[in-house]
Amino acid sequence: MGLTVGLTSAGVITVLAGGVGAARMLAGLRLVVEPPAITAIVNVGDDTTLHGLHISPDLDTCTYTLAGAINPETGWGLVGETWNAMAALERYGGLTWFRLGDKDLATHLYRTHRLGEGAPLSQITAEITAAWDLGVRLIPATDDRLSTTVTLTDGSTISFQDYFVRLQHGVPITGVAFDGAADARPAPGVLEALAEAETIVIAPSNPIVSIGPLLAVPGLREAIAARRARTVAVSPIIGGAALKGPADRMLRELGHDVSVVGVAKLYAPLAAALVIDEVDAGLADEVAAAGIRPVVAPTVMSTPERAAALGRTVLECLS
Ligand code: FO1
Repeated sequence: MGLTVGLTSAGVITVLAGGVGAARMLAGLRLVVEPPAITAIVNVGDDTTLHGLHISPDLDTCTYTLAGAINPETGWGLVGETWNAMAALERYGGLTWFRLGDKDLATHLYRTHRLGEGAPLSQITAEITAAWDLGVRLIPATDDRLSTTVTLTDGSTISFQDYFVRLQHGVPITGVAFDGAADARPAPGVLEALAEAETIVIAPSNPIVSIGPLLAVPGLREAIAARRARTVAVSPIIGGAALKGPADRMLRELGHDVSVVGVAKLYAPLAAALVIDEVDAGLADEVAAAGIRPVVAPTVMSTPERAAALGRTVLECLS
């Protein structure tokens, strides 16, 4: 298809990443720069333990997407998956609201076994991504415990996956917290990847629960702010709504503007430029007034070609 023709010689690129939007952004960037130049610092606030297994949804979504093995219908899990283990579990009345496919289970079994052997998550992630031959480096934001929790209007606090999957993010929230964040240390390579990057990209991920946990790790927010002139964010809000997931409702419920202007206010201390979709071109002046330079471009990554074009935009807009 000639998509990789014209790889740019951009320096090191470090991407702050959540799930689906970040995974597509990484796949787009990999089409326009040499894969070893790309490092993603990935959210682990969504991680959960089920059936005794450690599950890292955002790391796995990035891995499977870059491997070309993601389930295109769900945006998570593996393509061509079978569900025999879930069906067998159902017989016992086991927990099945969080669906783990038979092949996907191998990733969680391997990760959990290696954690039990004392290997840090960053080392295990390097092993898993090498096995999938990604080329791109994925680093969990921290090897330490960091769990996103969500507070509901009745005052109860639940885990992120309880909110996101069990309740289908269909209930209003009053707060989000990152348990363990205050004591979490950046995983090996994280601060170096931020310091050395020619460009830092804040992927179009949920600013509250995908990028928020990264910024909550002591030292990360400061490291990014110190590189503000070389940081560009991509708005996950397009035309006042999120393409996928609850980012729009979460922003509203937590008192932020549900628009590219709201995103601009959150990211202005961290990034010099904000890529906003063409449908939001009319808000460019308000974005600029929030203290971040607007860059208007198509941002919907519905095909690899569009993701690659967005990759070029983010790399070129700071040069
Ligand atoms: N999302 C769902 O909506 N339902 C599921 O049953 C589900 C299972 C699942 C299993 C492994 C995995 O890596 C991700 C999974 N997800 C599921 C997605 C995940 O909950 C969210 O996409 C992220 O945590 C948000 O970025």
